[in-house]
Amino acid sequence: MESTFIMIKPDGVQRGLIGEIISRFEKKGFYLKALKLVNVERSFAEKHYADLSAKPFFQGLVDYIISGPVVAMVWEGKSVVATGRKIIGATNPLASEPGTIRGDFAVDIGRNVIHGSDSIESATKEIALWFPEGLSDWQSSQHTWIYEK
Ligand code: IDP
Ligand code: MG
Repeated sequence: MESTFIMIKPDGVQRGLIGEIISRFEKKGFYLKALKLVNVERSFAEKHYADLSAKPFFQGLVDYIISGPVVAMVWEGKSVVATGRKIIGATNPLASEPGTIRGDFAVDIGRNVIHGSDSIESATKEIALWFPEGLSDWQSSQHTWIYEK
């Protein structure tokens, strides 16, 4: 089992997409292990996106992420990192396939609704950054109906 960090960005929260997004991960068969609504500090957003600090859009990206509350989550499941990225869709929503979250709900790259960890290594780092308090270790009673073993 893997875990990934998923964040609904301020535009997703403002546009009332929280339920829809959670529903897609939930119905797929992934398990919600942590969830909180947070107003992110500038320095925290800069830390989360530190790898992109040299990019010309970095300042705009940080301004976007701190422009309102975000929903931070950890989802667990088999191959959830790569599959989560597929559920989310390509970074530029105009290139995201219909049926993906960005393909269905976004237009501009700077308003693309959702973040998902891009590798197991990033997921580990992001989960530690966002949830130093730890995760819930509950088990779904549906587990054997979703996983063969
Ligand atoms: P990802 O979110 O699909 O992993 P990254 O390349 O990690 O994409 O970029 C992080 C975020 O930065 C994107 O989701 C998007 O919000 C923003 N971003 C990326 N490229 C651009 C750009 O060219 N212009 C404006 N914003 C961008
Ligand atoms: Mg990324």
